[in-house]
Amino acid sequence: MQQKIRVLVAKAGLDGHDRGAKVVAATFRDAGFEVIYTGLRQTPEMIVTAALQEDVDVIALSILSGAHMTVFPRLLKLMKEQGLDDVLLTGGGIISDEEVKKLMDMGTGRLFQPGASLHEAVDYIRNWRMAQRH
Ligand code: B12
Repeated sequence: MQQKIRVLVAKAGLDGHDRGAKVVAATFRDAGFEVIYTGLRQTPEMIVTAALQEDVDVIALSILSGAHMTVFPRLLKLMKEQGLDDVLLTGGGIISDEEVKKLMDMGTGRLFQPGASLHEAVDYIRNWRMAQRH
């Protein structure tokens, strides 16, 4: 049997907007992913440690606080330091088109903005995983 895709849904810093993260977690679970939710107020260090301990394929950060230009680069740096080169960092939230582009250029995966189709996010993760295998 094919192994389930393991996803860590994460919230960072003082961002208390957890509605989106919960919707994302539920959608991913319904799609058959193994989902671990960090809960609120995690540091990037805590998120990367959880990703290591839980041996996830994907870190999915939901961020609506405006701190995305700090948190995503920090996660990328820590992931690199911890050797999580084969882990996808994706996410979404209140992020402008320009910033989405900048962050993706830095090395994040696709980032999803308000109104984004979560089925598209599910397909994106499945396709990424398939491509990983080849
Ligand atoms: C509801 C809400 C709140 C609620 C939060 C309730 C909760 N438990 O979540 C309450 C009232 C508590 C709140 C408080 C605050 N809020 Co507020 N809030 C909103 C609001 C109106 C809707 C957010 C929401 O729940 N949307 C519904 C969910 C389902 O959508 P979503 O999270 O965006 O997720 C979608 C996509 O973004 C994407 N997505 C998101 N994450 C991820 C992750 C992955 C992996 C993927 C694939 C996709 C994805 O997919 C989802 C589905 O399409 C937004 C404005 C808006 N229209 O977005 C402001 C907004 C986010 N809030 C804002 C602010 C400023 C605040 C406060 C600071 C206000 C204050 N001065 O007190 C506080 C902060 C509290 C805190 N500790 O964080 C600002 C943020 C500004 C910024 N980032 O630049 C916004 C944008 C309002 C505005 N226009 O100014 N808020």
